[in-house]
Amino acid sequence: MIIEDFMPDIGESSIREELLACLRSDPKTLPCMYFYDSHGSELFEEITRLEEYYPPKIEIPLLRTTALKLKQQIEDNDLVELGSGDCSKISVFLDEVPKEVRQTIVYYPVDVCRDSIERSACNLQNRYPEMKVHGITADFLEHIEKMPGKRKRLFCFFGSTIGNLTEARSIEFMKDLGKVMNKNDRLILGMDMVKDIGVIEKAYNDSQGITAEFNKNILKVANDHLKTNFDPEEFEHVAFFNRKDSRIEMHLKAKKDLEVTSTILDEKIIFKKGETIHTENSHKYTVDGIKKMAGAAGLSVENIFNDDKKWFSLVEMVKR
Ligand code: AVJ
Repeated sequence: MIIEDFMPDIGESSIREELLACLRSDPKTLPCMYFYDSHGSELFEEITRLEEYYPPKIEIPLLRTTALKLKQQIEDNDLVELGSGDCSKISVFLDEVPKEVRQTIVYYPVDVCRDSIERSACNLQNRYPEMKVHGITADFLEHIEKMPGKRKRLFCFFGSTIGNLTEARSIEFMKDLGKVMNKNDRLILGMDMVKDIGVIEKAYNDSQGITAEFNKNILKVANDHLKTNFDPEEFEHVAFFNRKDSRIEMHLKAKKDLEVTSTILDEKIIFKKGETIHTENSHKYTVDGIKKMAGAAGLSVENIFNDDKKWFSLVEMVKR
């Protein structure tokens, strides 16, 4: 097993700059990647186990049935998983692939998080000793040219993580990936589909309030970096479906006029009662919309693998 590190050490000062710029902007925002400190990652795990949070409940069986359809095609492939996290999704997929095929695969998990690459690459190697594993730490959104693999490649980006990107940004990402893809390479994107809006909104407003806690946790992460005194209890979790942009938006809404101060900053962060911080977008897609995005990025949709209800899609794309 090999691990390669392409992550530059981003200093604490540039993190502060980024967070502060987001909190100075109008409307205020915070980047959703900052949800995932260790407590935030635990809360997200908890979300995935909630009854109301449907995406993993559909994507995981779909990964299984799709693997059964693709298992012969992935012989001698380099399997590159973007945002591999704990590698649990690819394990579901690989379990359905015959050992003789796995023997011919090189699996490249790519993630920004060093710890998760080290831990999960190791686990995966133990689970599939016959398969070569080559972990990469890289920010694939910024450095797509770092993508590994020399043979026929299958790029995977599961979990509807692409849903966090605006449409323009996701087309840009697909374009960049298209530039490094060869004629025989394929991309499989996990995408959450538009469905009954009540169902979508419940998934982000669960009855146990775990999603609310997850949303508010970003304020603690901001406190850690900026030495601010955000009190998460002074904010309300708000999540709704924005039809125009076809996305769930999560916000944190100030319950009263607030002044947030920091022990290391000269300025205060001022909130009027009802003012919000926009913390996340989670786009939901239509087949038409997906085809348009692919087209705009120079890719074409080869296959869409669905569950019965068409709530979630694994979309296979090639270079046009
Ligand atoms: C990890 C980005 C797919 O958008 O559904 C879950 C994150 N936010 N509940 C999503 C999330 C609130 C999740 N993704």
